[in-house]
Amino acid sequence: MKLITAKMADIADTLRSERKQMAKQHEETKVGEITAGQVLGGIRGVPALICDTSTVNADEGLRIRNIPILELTKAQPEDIFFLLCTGSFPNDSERTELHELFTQNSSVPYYVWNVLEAMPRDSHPMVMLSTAILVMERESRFRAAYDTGKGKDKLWQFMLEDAFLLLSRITTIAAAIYRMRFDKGERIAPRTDLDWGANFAYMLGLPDNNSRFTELIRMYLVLHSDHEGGNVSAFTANTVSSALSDLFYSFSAGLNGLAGPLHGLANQECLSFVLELHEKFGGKIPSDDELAKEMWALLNSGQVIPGYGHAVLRVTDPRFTAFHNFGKQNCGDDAIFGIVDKLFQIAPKVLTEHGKAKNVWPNVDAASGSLLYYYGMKEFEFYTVMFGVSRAMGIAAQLVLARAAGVPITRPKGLTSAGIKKMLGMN
Ligand code: CMX
Repeated sequence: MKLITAKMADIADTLRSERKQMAKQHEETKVGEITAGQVLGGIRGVPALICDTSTVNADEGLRIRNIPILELTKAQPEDIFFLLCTGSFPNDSERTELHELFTQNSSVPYYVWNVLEAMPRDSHPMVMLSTAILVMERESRFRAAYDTGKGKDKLWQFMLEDAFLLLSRITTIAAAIYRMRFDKGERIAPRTDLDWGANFAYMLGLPDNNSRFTELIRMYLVLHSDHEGGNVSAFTANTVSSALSDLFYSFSAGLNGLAGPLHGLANQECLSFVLELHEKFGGKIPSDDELAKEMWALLNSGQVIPGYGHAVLRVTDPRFTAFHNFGKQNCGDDAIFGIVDKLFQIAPKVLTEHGKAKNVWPNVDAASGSLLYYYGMKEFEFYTVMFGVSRAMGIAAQLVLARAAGVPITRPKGLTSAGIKKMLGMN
């Protein structure tokens, strides 16, 4: 871990001293104003935390370290983790070190399997993933370092160690959950000669004759790796970590937020909706009118159209574009992908007419599931786990940087309903 630690040591020094300086000199300088709408509306858009790994602009979407995500679709996930942490791509020796760090702990200790095997058969795969991560907390090097009184300024290094421990094991765990939960046979042991994405694809055990599934998995890991710090999973993980809880506590908490239908579970719900349409229309792609009618039925019953809308974005999510392009190149003749493609043509019009959603365009969850389905991963309850594995990179990088910067404990102010009514002159 020598090379990445050396690179991050300089970054940590700068982050910490700049944060201290800003906090001291600009304690009272205003960086924004908060409206009642924001207080009542999920703290939406309030500039309240620092996130250097990535940005999400309403009219463009995700940039990782200021690079538009569509320029990174062919990158290796390991390189993306390095980019998230340091702001630059690894050189050859750093890449060799990274490969070692991503593989050296990929065998998972037996107690984790025992816990997973003891869980009820119908546990959601996200519950299994979150539990497996949490149970490994006992191995946290960060907690061990804290317990032995390591100085606060050094703690980020142990957070980084935990990050590699988590990342090298999470693919083995997730693949095993897939095989265990959906009766796919024995667990497949990790290989050290494969890159992180290829190893994950290999351990899932799905057929991959032309390596297109492996290519999809690598791109999947990259596209879902990070989405700024304010989304539910990242914000939760940051909040938990701000109490100096280690990465296992923090990431497990973040995963529990990702499991919600308005966040990461939307990909599962989206495919479920598409499969219902597929069945209802006898395997054919419904006409524009038929599809619009189905969407209205969903909206009129008070449900949302999964995979559409976003709390920040106001354009088509570039991550959707990447998946959509991949689908057009590789699954163009598939009926399920055909419905996803058709939804893209119709859903924005229906949502515009419906008039509620501030963003009528697809987000990342609208297409990803149909591609996994095409390559044989039919168990869509597993899709949010795929999202969680990818998001481990962004969240781990954010938490290492937050520790490096010495970010203090999170503590926004709660208002009472009576208090805000008074402020609004409603009493
Ligand atoms: N279908 C129907 N109604 C929708 C909608 C959709 N896809 N998206 C938003 N709306 C509705 C909201 O439910 C809200 O209705 P109410 O006023 O009755 O509460 C109204 O439009 C305004 O919401 P908004 O400001 O546009 O959206 P929010 O920032 O509140 O919520 C999100 C954002 C993603 C939760 C919402 O668009 C949604 O529920 N989308 C479907 C689920 C989904 O795809 N989630 C995945 C997001 C990506 C991710 O995090 O993984």
